[in-house]
Amino acid sequence: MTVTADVRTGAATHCPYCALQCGMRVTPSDVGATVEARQFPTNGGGMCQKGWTSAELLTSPARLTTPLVRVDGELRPANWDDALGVITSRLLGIRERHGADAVGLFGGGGLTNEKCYLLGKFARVALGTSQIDYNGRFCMSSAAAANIKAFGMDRGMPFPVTDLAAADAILLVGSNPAETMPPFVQHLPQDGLIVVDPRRTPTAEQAALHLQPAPGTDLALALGILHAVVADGHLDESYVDTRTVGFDETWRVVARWWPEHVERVTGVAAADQRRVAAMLAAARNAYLLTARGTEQHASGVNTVGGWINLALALGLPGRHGSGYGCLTGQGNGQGGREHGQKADQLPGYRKLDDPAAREHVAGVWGVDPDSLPASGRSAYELLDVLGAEDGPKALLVFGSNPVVSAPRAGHVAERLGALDFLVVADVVLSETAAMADVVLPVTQWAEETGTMTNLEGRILLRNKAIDPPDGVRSDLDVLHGLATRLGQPPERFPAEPEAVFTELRAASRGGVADYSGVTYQRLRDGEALHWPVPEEGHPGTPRPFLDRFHHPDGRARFVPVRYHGPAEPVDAEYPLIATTGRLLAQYQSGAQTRAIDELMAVAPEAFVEMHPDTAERHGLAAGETIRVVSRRGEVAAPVRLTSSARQDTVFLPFHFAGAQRANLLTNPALDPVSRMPEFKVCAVRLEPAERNGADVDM
Ligand SMILES: Nc1nc2c(c(=O)[nH]1)N[C@H]1C(S)=C(S)[C@@H](COP(=O)(O)OP(=O)(O)OC[C@H]3O[C@@H](n4cnc5c(=O)[nH]c(N)nc54)[C@H](O)[C@@H]3O)O[C@H]1N2
Ligand SMILES: Nc1nc2c(c(=O)[nH]1)N[C@H]1C(S)=C(S)[C@@H](COP(=O)(O)OP(=O)(O)OC[C@H]3O[C@@H](n4cnc5c(=O)[nH]c(N)nc54)[C@H](O)[C@@H]3O)O[C@H]1N2
Ligand code: SF4
Ligand SMILES: [Mo]
Repeated sequence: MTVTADVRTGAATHCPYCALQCGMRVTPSDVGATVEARQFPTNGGGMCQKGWTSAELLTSPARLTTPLVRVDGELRPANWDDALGVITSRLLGIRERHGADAVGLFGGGGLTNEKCYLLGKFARVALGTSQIDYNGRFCMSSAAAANIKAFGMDRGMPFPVTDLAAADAILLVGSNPAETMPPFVQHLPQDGLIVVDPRRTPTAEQAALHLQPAPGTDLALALGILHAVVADGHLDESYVDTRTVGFDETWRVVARWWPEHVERVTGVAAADQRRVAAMLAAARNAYLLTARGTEQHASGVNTVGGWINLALALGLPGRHGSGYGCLTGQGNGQGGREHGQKADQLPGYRKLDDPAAREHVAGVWGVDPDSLPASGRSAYELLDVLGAEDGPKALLVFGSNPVVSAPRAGHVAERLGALDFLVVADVVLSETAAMADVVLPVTQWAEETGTMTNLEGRILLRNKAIDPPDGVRSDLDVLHGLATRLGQPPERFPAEPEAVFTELRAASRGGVADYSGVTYQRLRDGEALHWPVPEEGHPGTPRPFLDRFHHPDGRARFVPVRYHGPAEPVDAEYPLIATTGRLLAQYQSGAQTRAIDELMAVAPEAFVEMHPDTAERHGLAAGETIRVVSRRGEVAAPVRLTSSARQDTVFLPFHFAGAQRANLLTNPALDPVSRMPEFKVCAVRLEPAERNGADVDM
């Protein structure tokens, strides 16, 4: 059954889920496979419950093991040849009738680098469409854009996680690693942890200081703390003079945001803002880290920019033992946004509208640079026009479940329903797959080899540990099969991961995210390779900003940012803020983790978390099922009371399906630069379950 050399001890691989990519060992067993935690710097030998239970899905009855094709309205088992044949003829027909852009693709940040790369190439070369984007647009695109503005480059954490051990103080903003990356918490300081989160999360419980701003007001808070840094004499002037540009212009905006003013906007006491400034300034080593709570706003890029300005004023980025970092979320969140599944991108973090980049990549692909399409639409904008006059008529989805995870999910499901043709490749029948015309069953992490790039920008090798069940194929194999049927030479779309990686290396050579010096052999030898790795002898770049930032003059940019507040403020009709996020025992849309009994026992369904006084004002009791109503839809879920909640805010996890989808509520207002939606704030009202809402567009 096994193919690897170290049968007795199992194969060294990494967890299928989040960006921490905990090291694990997978061994074939009577029940399929067992997993053990393995020593790796990010996890220090630990794993969370999702990691421990991850092998269950390999043999779960929920697992897809045969292609399905819709016949007379019903998904029926089919063989691979027929399924791929149906896809090919439908895509060719749609392309002939409506043009190449009538076929769209939607990828995922959980896919290996090889898959992301081949998917982008498949779109541009085999289909000739510009219409490709992916779920990472919902995930870290705002921090990516802010990082590029400030530092000239997007390496989420430009230092190894273990560097955090040197910190006396860490400011953690909009991040709840105690639930979203439990083993990461070991890297945080015992004292000196400051958490900014509207909820008193398990992470906030561990903090020396917890600031609890109203959702969507972070940017004002960042301005207030920066004001305190300057006014109280904590500005690192020599750093600002020698390593940055743009402080004076930024200060002109910040000068108006004295802490008392910020207190009125955010609800965070002025004294606490000053305390944070003083704690960070007093620390010998300090870090500022952000995650989705900071980013998932229509002003996410500016909000992250506000926090980066604070880090620069304190002289943190690009110093050994200090820094700014953004915690990427998905398993390959970092690599997934580097190799071309993004609407505006070519491999190596190259831009599709850069003539030199087109020339280089087209050369590697053996095609004419002029044949490469232009940039396409961003994720939500793509989903929003499916089936419309000028939108795609067919969509191929690899590694995402937008029926549950996209904003304004009721509308997105409607758009998916308006397509002429939907194809989903998945390991389970996700809510999106259930709507498809063809479903392709693919291999899972332990059944295939491939590389991932973790939250530190370190490239990892996942080794195949067990054979897949009969009937499933890898995503690479699927793309190979489809490309060949679409008339491409077979060798242009290899199905072997290492062959794809060799091509990716060449395509990324000379790009910002240069992987050309990485080989499977180096990874097998256990080398810690953080990109850029421009040559085979190159040791990698764990800390790219120590000497200089990635702008031509080597300096970081202060970027003046203005506070506007949430896109949808509360009003008399919708008087409460709804915010959304994660639970330890569920992952993302829940497609994988809702199939695991042990996890369902812990987190079986959605809930609406609120302060007891909020519940009392509405005449609601704990456990009672209520309706949360927004301008876009409504959710039915039981009330959960938490006395640490803000009275103006309710929280819903987004992992659940059907009428419990938090995204039926969310506002698809997009950041103007990153095109990331405002998942973290929308205006809602609460109603008892029996009443009917009238003004919703489900
Ligand atoms: N268990 C579990 N772990 C996961 C995942 C999962 O689904 N489940 N997903 C993975 C992925 S893809 C990601 S992106 C990461 C996400 O990891 P995190 O960013 O840690 O997760 P979230 O729960 O989305 O958001 C973090 C916090 O932001 C807070 N928040 C809401 N609004 C605001 C605001 O306006 N300002 C601030 N400062 N905070 C706010 C929420 O209360 C929440 O506690 O987790 C990864 N790990
Ligand atoms: N309200 C709200 N909504 C959110 C968020 C939020 O905080 N609040 N967070 C957003 C964020 S940060 C993210 S990252 C998205 C994530 O949301 P989704 O994009 O829906 O992510 P997953 O649930 O991980 O979907 C991955 C799908 O791919 C399948 N899959 C797993 N591995 C593979 C593989 O190798 N190949 C193929 N073909 N399929 C595979 C899984 O079974 C699953 O169905 O959700 C976003 N939506
Ligand atoms: S923290 Fe993330 S990578 Fe580690 S076991 Fe949990 S889900 Fe897997
Ligand atoms: Mo994410």
